[in-house]
Amino acid sequence: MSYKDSDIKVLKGLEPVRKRPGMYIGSTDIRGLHHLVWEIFDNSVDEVLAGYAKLISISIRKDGSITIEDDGRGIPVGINSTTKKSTVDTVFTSLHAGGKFDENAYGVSGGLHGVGASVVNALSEWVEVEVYRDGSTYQSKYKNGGNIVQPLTKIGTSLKTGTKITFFPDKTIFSTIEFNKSIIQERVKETTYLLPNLTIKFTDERDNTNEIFHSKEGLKEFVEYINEGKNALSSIISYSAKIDDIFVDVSLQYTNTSHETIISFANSVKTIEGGSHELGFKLALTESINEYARKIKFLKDKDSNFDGSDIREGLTAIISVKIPERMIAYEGQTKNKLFTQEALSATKKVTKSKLTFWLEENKKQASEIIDKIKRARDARIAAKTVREEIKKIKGTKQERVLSGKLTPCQSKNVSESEIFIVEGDSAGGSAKLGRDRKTQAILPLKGKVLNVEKASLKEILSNEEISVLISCLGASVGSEFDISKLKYGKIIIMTDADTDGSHIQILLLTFFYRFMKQAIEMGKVYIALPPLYKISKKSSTSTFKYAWDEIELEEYKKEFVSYDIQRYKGLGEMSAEQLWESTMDPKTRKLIKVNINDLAIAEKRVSVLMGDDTKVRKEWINENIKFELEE
Ligand code: 0RA
Repeated sequence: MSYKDSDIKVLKGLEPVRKRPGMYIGSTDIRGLHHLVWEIFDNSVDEVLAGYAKLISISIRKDGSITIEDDGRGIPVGINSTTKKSTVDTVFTSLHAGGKFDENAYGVSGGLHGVGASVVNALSEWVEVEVYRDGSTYQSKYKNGGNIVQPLTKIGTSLKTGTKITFFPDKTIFSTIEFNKSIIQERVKETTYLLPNLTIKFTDERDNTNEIFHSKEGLKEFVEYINEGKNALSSIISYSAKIDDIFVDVSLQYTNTSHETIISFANSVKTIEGGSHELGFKLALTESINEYARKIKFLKDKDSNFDGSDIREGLTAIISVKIPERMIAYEGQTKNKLFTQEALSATKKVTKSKLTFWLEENKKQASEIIDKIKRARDARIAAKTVREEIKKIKGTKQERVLSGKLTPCQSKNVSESEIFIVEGDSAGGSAKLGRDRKTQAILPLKGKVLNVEKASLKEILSNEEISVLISCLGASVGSEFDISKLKYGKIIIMTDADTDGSHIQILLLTFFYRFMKQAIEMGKVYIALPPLYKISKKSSTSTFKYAWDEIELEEYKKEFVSYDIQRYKGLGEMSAEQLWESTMDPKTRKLIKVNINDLAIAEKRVSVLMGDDTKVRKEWINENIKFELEE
């Protein structure tokens, strides 16, 4: 939002928002719920970008509401000439109450937000606003989707300036109205990396916790955070410059992984599909590396240049540009892809000169990077050969390999069919006997699957377990993965509930994340949860229950009075019938749907999980893995 009292343009009631919330906030699930928070938060961030605010406080209240307060100028409190209401009331109760933008302001909104406050009001049970301005405190209150209960009123004096907004989301609109601590923490952390002048206080009154987020070193710390637990191949390279009114800010580091992580922002809003700034960066990176490799005669005259994709293997880079409103342009409808041409040339120019200089100054690191790039190129060429081999032997050797491994299901209907990837041959045996043969296919995996994070592409694709898995799923892999060819509606990982089991889960998840990411994004990947106990009533052989944790077990103990308990140490200890009724039967089983919303978070997850630092990994699993239980 960026306007004066007189600037408000198009006015409309809030009914359309309540009728079709999805059109305004994407969805009415947990994502949509947090979208409300970001609408308000982004307005405060705008005040930070404009140079007026440096503290934002977010508090989840005990009663389930949330407060976002900033120390900016405060929303203007004068009367709007069109609505004859105060600007605050206008902003909160009329749709599209956006305004003109200050030509040289680096606003978050890029002309896109501004509808935020009224949308939040429309989708809330109640909203309360306080504005501190001109020595006074003003307050307004709204109820049931934006009805004014108390128009903006001066309620006292104030020594500070700023805006404080509290809202309680409407439970008739959202499937959940419970704010999620870690979703908010991740976004807040990211914002402080982008804006080193900003401090964010985060309070959760529900569990009495309090955190302060602030980043002195900005993007450099962002890269450190993402690469935590990975082995670094280079130091962190950071640079920033202002060219033609565009601020470019970049931090990058090479790691010894095989994955590329580039995260970009335009005016502090994440550009998920990249665009001009990312392109400028990539072009400059490719040019600098190739020119340097030729200069040191690593590439001979007859050699062709390295591909950009080889150059970016193992690279983590954060690119943040600040562009004046008048230059902002996006490609397509979604505003996820920056189109500003000046951002391309600015980013390219700074990157080229900084990297060329850095490579010259850091010859040892440069040669390690170039060695890695060469290995990446060799692996890519090898993988291509392997894929072509897999295609060639279709129908002959591959079928023989498969027939010994996969127990297929009868149904060819993708939506009802499931494949269970089962740890070990003995559990595989029970699963084969116990399954519903119409819809459930079984693929037992022997021993530990390869660590895909550490292994080269070639090693991965030529690993027998993995290549059998790829063949069974039928949708190829990597850049050729085609989700429409997937043979199963659900891919279910079924392992023991112990350390080895969780290791195998992580390895498989990493594999899917790296090579079949869309399968995870589309919610096709699941983890089966076997029970830990079977508890049987002493007097009756046919009365028993499965328990998934101690709490459940205690409950059944009370119920049965005298009982026998069997503790399952692994799937192998269950009979085929027990495995079916406790873990495989769609009517009674517990499945966890693996879901990844955010590249930065996912990247961090996978890297920490697969990195060398087992302590960080354990801590991280305990704190962060959040998979949702399937209904
Ligand atoms: C437009 C103009 C001015 C402040 C704001 C918007 C503003 C909006 C929000 C929303 C949350 N926090 C906010 N802080 C400020 C200031 C106009 C002026 O003082 O000249």
